Amino acid sequence: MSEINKRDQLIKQWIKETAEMIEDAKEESLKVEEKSARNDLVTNMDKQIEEALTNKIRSNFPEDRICGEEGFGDNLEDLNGTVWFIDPIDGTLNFVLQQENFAVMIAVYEEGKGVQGYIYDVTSKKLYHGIKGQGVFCNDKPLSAPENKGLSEGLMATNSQLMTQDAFSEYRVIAGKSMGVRMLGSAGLEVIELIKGNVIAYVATKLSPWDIAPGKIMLEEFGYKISNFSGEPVNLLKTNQTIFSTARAFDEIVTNK
Ligand code: 2AM
Ligand code: CA
Repeated sequence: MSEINKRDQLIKQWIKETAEMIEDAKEESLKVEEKSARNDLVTNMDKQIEEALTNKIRSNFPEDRICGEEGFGDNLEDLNGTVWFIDPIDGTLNFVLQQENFAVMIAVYEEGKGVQGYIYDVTSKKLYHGIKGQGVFCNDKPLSAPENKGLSEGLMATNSQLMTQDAFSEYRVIAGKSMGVRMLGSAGLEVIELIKGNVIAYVATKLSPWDIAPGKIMLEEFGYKISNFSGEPVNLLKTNQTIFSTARAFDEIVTNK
């Protein structure tokens, strides 16, 4: 079995176990702590899931390194070798306030290049995954790439900061050229909206490597463009102001702003 297939089978098994862990914890009360701000939260579940996933990765792939949100991974200064990106709960604020609209995300990169990405929409029990060169799947069913629509032909997704802070007003003008704005509060779920063709772009003012890594693999497989706000490649060692877009809308967002 190839290394990619071995990882694919294990990741799917681990995501299933993670979903059971979340389900089992529903009856218990969540322990919520603030991180950098009152709206930047972490729960005992974020930590428990990341710890469980990092333990599984380390015991199966001891040579590999891990970039995770909650600190159980390694401190990376480069992307050499095989690197795993983990976001145990993407959309923690939704998880705490809504108990829905959050995702579990895992991606594997080799020498800085995306190999396989996984986004599990916990509420709808749908696992989206993509393997470079093999396509994008929902619960293992192959999907086809959405139409390459321009900005004026579809909806644009954003994050709260972009909508509320004056520093990003130019993007509000761009959003005004689309057919409308949508906002889910989970980078992973926004990527799923792009995969489905429900939105034509997702523009977010601040995303971490684990927010970007799995979606980048799937969306590039479908011909989408991913860059920072200057139109340059994203850097998976730091946070990025990020644009995910159809190829046609990308030129309108990056070039014409
Ligand atoms: P999280 O829930 O894993 O933190 C919400 O707009 C999206 O942005 C979510 O995917 C959220 O991921 C991410 N996010 C929230 N606050 C962030 C921050 N301070 N830096 C980077 N990403 C953030
Ligand atoms: Ca998270």
